[in-house]
Amino acid sequence: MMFSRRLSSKIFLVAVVLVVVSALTLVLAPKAITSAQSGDTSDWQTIAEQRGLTEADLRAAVMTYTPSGMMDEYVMFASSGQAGQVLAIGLPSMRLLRLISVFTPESWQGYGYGADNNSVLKQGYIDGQPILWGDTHHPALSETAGDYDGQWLFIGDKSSGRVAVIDLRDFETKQIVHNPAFLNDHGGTFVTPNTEYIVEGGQYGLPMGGEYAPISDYQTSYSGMITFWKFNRDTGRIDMDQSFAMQLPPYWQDLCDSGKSVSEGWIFCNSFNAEMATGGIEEGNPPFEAGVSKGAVDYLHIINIKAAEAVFKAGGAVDVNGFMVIPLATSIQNNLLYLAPEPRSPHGADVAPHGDFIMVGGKLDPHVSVYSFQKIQDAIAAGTSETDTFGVPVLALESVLETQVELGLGPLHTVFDDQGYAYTSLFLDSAVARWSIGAEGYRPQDGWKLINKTPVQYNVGHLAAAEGDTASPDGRFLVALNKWSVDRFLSTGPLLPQNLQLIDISRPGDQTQILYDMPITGAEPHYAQIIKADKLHAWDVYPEVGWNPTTQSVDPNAVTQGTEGVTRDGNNVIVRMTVVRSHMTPEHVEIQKGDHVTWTITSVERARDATHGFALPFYNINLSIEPGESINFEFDATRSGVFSFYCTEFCSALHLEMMGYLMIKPD
Ligand code: RUQ
Ligand code: CUA
Repeated sequence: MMFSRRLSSKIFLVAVVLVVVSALTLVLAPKAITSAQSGDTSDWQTIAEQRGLTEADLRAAVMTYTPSGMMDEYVMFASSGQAGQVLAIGLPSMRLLRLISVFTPESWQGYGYGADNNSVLKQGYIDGQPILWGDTHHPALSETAGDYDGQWLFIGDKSSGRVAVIDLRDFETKQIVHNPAFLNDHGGTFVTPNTEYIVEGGQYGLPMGGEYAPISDYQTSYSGMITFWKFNRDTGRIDMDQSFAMQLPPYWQDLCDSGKSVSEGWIFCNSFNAEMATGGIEEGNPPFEAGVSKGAVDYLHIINIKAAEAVFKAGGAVDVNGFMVIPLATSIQNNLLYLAPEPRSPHGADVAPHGDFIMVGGKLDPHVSVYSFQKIQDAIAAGTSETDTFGVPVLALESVLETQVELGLGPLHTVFDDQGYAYTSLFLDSAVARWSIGAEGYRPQDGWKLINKTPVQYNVGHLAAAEGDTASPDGRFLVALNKWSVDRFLSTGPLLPQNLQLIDISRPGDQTQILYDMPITGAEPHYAQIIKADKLHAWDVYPEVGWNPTTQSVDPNAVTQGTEGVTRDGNNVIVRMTVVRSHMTPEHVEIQKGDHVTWTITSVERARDATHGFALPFYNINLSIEPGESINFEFDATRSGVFSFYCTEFCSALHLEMMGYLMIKPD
């Protein structure tokens, strides 16, 4: 806080100076023009003038320019869509800091190219089927008391319904889990306020357990699903045995959020396709996009997770493919699930910072609908006789709705700041709506109303605000994650990057300003969370020499200097190697075709950033060995020949000499 306040006052000072100087520039315009004409590019006014920069541009520059060596104040963790990764981006500079491989092999980090981390990718295989990519959507930072704690990051794979755990001490993926009862997700990941559970909502209705059922039996044989993954902070892993799921009606559950403060213990998911349309345009049925939006309402799902946990612990779940699932009928009997009508084609369900309101957008409705948690509780207590087709109680809309605010076309997702404003992305308008939350604790003085719209380029999906999903958002910065960039950047052919736009939301009223456009290549970041940088405590180097990042402990196999070498037991060859600038020991590895090779490499480096690589041609092995790290890999020597292995990181003046020969004799 101190740091940020100091920095913002600095920024303010510089901004004041800039404004004064620019005013002077206007007064002394002839002089400035003269210097521009004389081509004097030594002063910044001339440069600004020559580049056609406005005063607002200069303000944006001052707010984002980060000279070499100055650190960013925030880190944004953004999904990378169908690239199956996570991006770490510094704010306000919008500099890309790190790519974290999650579901997709990535050679720079040696992820999936031979090292122990192959075993993490393998956890994500389904029934032995290798799945070597993912469609990452919604990253979630771990929370303590509703505030990001900077320890863990979770992210879901929409395509195959998997969830990954990333350790923020080394920014690496440690675990991938899959609920064998279901095969896709979307409404997740997000965490309960103390990260007891990582919640993964499903998306498209499916027969449970990956079974076959004809689509004509959709209403009887297909389900929705939400999975509650129990997280164990001590082990840093999801505990499969303590995790469970709930069967839901076969509506398409969409985006979910966790209750906090007053609503802690509850989960809210919007859904669409209450029509239970099954498509089949080729058979003369309405196409999905029409069938799914035919009805006037969809359903907000209101789930009592505390009660669901009690039912699971009391044995109320059934085994589906080895995973415990609470059947829909059990949920109804035990009052675990309620529905409330939503305007047509809703999208997003975002809980306000105090946990008292749930904001739901509507792709085809210009309003955001605000549900009151208190009213939901009152309506549940009062009871309802209305149910959906499956017998799930439906609360009357007027009994739970606080208000609806008209924002514009295509409202999707809502995030929050520290001034009592909410921000909703308007997909069709290509704008961000700032609106006031007209309730106690927010901006009662302004009422519920639209304040302004900031045009964005173009077709915004999610928004991310600084500490925006916590119980106490920071405000200041908002990022619009735009799906299209069209004309914002130089052309790269028909495939264009997405555009992340940084927006200044520090000033009240209609003073919002786009500060920076960041092209993102490598697939579409769907969602992001932004954490104060000083909450992250990443390691500079691995804590001890011989560290295995997969187990986060010293590897008993780690090699110490002086014990390197090649040993043989029948056809099994063991290679024990150390690396340190600027050599690999041993440099000669001589084996026989047909050998099975188990190779351990330990970096004995302790200097920060002294990373070595290990590339072994033909055998598809590439490793990144960070200071202190120890890596094991295995392969069968199926081809004889001489293979020059070498370090892939330019680590020292004698980096090119950091190599050796693997000599495989023919049999
Ligand atoms: S959803 S653009 Cu995959 Cu997060 Cu709304
Ligand atoms: Cu080690 Cu290059």
